[in-house]
Amino acid sequence: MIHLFILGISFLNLSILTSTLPALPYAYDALEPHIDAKTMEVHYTKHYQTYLNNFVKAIAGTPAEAKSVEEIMAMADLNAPAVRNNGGGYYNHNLYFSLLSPTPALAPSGALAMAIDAKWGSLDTFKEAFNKAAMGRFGSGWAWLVLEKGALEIYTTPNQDNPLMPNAGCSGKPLLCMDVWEHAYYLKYQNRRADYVTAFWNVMDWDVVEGLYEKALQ
Ligand code: MN3
Repeated sequence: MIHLFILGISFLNLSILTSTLPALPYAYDALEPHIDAKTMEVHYTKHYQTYLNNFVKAIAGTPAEAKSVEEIMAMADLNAPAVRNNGGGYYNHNLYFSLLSPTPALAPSGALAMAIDAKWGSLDTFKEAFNKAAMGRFGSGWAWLVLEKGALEIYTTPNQDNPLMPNAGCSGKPLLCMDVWEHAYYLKYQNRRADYVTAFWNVMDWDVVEGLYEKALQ
């Protein structure tokens, strides 16, 4: 007990975040041909890493340092652009890379499958609606599936905003996200966002989404 207590105290003085990214549980080329190795490498080692580095810098010495990433996203005064953009960049890419898999479950099962069927009629109709939203996001941003007040909803956000943030134009607990910044697809698909949006579903693991859905329902 005393040992845990001392550990707890010492952690209070440390930032929760370090500049070490969560390890990617697959190789950069593991998602070929749907997402190419060079895109994965640059996306993970440059974009994602830079968001994390700048996020750690932006919250250093502020009360946010002692909060979880989710808590920081929900801070009512999340107005400092460095925190909002880099914190969002870190949170959003955490989810994005955790959803991708070379051996994905290609359809949801259980309660999530039933909820999607109840709302959209079928998984294919859901994907059509999600893809339409992703295609409709002008410029850089994200498409989301969230659980909002018990209901599944599709939203999009600009820049690195996400539904946890105040003034994001939407709300809810994120279950699934699609990065539609050009850096997520340009090397392979150039301007053809539609081809990337279609290919994404071949490497998106519904088991991860299902897990987040079950957690969000609790
Ligand atoms: Mn990105």
